[in-house]
Amino acid sequence: MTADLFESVPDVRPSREAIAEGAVLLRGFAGPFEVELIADIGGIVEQAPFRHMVTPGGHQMSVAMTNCGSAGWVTDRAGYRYDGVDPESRKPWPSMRPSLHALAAQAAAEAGFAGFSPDACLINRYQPGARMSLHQDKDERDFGAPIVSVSLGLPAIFLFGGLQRSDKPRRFRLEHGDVVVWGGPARLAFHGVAPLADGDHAVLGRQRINLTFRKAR
Ligand code: MD3
Ligand code: FE
Repeated sequence: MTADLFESVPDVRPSREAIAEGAVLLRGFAGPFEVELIADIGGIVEQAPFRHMVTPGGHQMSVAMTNCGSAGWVTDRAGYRYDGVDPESRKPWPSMRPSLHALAAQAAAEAGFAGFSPDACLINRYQPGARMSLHQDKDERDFGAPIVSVSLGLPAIFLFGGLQRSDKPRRFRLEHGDVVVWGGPARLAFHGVAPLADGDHAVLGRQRINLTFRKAR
């Protein structure tokens, strides 16, 4: 009965696509979590506002960031690292909401990584023009755990390269509700985000929010 109701509405069921060994794209997977997710992000941002951090090289990032969970990713002139405390408020980061943890764990399980229990959730805000240059995520202790990313708001062109910076990246358009699980051989792939095109998203307006769930410690 439920299946029939879904089938009468095109394109609303999550799909599952292997985009590389260890990388699984779950289009629309965050759909059922949308309302709670956006409310949770609002509460986190009240306690720990978005801010533009500075790289060790002294460049201010175009992406604004905040965190929730027991470990938050930070960067400043001293380097990239995880810290339990928000350097702006000197208070612990807001806790990881159960609905956020559940979304990440369920997506990981769907991609073959049962038992994923993230302690860090980095929340990235892209306004038009913001971008993230090619990099690897290697500030975490255990590369055996996957990373789960959730895209909300305006669509972005995601660049997915290989294990060498010089490998030509493939491009994927990530839209509101899409979830990607990056594990196994994809865990250390170079990746980035092309400059965000302007637009007006029905729910989030002129921005893209990306959540990345990680096991940092
Ligand atoms: C592929 N964020 O915060 S999420 C980051 O859309 C970051 O905000 C991007 O890269 C964003 O570090 C991309 C997708 C992602 C995250 C981690 C990965 C892709 C990945 C790790 C390995 C390979
Ligand atoms: Fe990254």
